[in-house]
Amino acid sequence: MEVVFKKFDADGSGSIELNELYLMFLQFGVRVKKSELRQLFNIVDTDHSGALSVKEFKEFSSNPMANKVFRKIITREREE
Ligand SMILES: [Ca+2]
Repeated sequence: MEVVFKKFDADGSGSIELNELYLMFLQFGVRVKKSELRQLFNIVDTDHSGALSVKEFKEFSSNPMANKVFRKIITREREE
């Protein structure tokens, strides 16, 4: 998971910003709506720092709310 994190921390800042998360979806071939991206980002950014730390990124997968929004994004993409 930390390898994945480093891959998407494009500027090497030690955290993932909103635009880096957007690029992450693009690399997986998912064009996410900005509103949904922001919604997901705000859920995962639990301390509201405006960036995702390694810890927050790891908790992403075990956060039911984040998973729900994530699935919604992925599912719609598949239906189109
Ligand atoms: Ca944060």
